[in-house]
Amino acid sequence: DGPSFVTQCPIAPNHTYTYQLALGNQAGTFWYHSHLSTQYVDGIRGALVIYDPHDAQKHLYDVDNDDTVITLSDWYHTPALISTSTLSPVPDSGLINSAGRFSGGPAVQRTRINVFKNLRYRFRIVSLSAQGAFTFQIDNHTLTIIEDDGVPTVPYTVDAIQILAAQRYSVVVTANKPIANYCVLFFSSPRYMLIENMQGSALLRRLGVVPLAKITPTHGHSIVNGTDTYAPLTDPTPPGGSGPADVTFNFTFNPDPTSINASLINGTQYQPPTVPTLLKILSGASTDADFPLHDQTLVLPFNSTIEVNFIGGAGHPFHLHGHTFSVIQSAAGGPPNFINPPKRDVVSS
Ligand SMILES: [Cu+2]
Repeated sequence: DGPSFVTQCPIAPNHTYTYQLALGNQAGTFWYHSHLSTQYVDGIRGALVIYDPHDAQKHLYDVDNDDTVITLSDWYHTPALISTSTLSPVPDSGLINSAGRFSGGPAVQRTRINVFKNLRYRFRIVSLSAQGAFTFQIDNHTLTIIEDDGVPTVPYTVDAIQILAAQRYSVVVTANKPIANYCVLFFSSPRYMLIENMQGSALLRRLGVVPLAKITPTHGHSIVNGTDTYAPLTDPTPPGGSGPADVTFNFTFNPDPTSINASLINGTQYQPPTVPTLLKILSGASTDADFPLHDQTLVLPFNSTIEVNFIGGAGHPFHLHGHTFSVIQSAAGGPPNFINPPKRDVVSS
């Protein structure tokens, strides 16, 4: 875990750094990426899966290997940092496992995922995207969620998944439909739609580009972040139960009126510190006042329950490194769930 200027300085050009991670009992679907500026958008990103030989859900699937990891990413044809001269530039194309097409572009080989009839596949879907939310679906197949962001869940079956930047899902898909090609696709808008093939064990090739108009997004139950409640498999109760948290933060998000490329949290724009935050702490910093305002550093008491409220929303994913949280209430309505809310590390704010 190394956000640049927080845990350490970034890796200098022509140098290397070896991360050593103590995994403990951790398992599940994660990803790695550069955390400096827009670097990851240009390719320094990939899936990172920790397999568990004693997975409590092993009986739910037959296949779980390199071929069942599905990465979704957006892709700019000019370096992303240059693209950011406009606000939220629309990506040029989208990729599934690093392959994709764009209108007017070459007919590159789409990613193919071969499945054999009647086997159950654990697909690990990882959004490596820079922007926005995608809807992911496999034509004519349901998706049974068994993991979100490294947290095993009680199985929950949907037709499509809304997946935000940095989110991960494991879904079980049973190849129980007639032998054929099925489209695996994700999309965020009609302008930005892509199609991939999922092939049956007997190859019935679908030649050429499938016209976009022929692809109908699933109208069945599509999971929506925050409003769907599927329970964690173990320890479903949120920290602190229904009691008050030890510390509560209210975060508001606003665009910076002085810059089209900046946003503010509680009225302040984050700026990377010149001395890494962790180094400052190791050197004795221990309260909020030890950090400049634009560091956005909040010192928390150890072993305490923290409540974070997003006021007004940012329409943007919010994530924590190294911690999961319970999503007890959504702005979309409904009472708080203090019994078995979803637990994950990325949520829509
Ligand atoms: Cu991060």
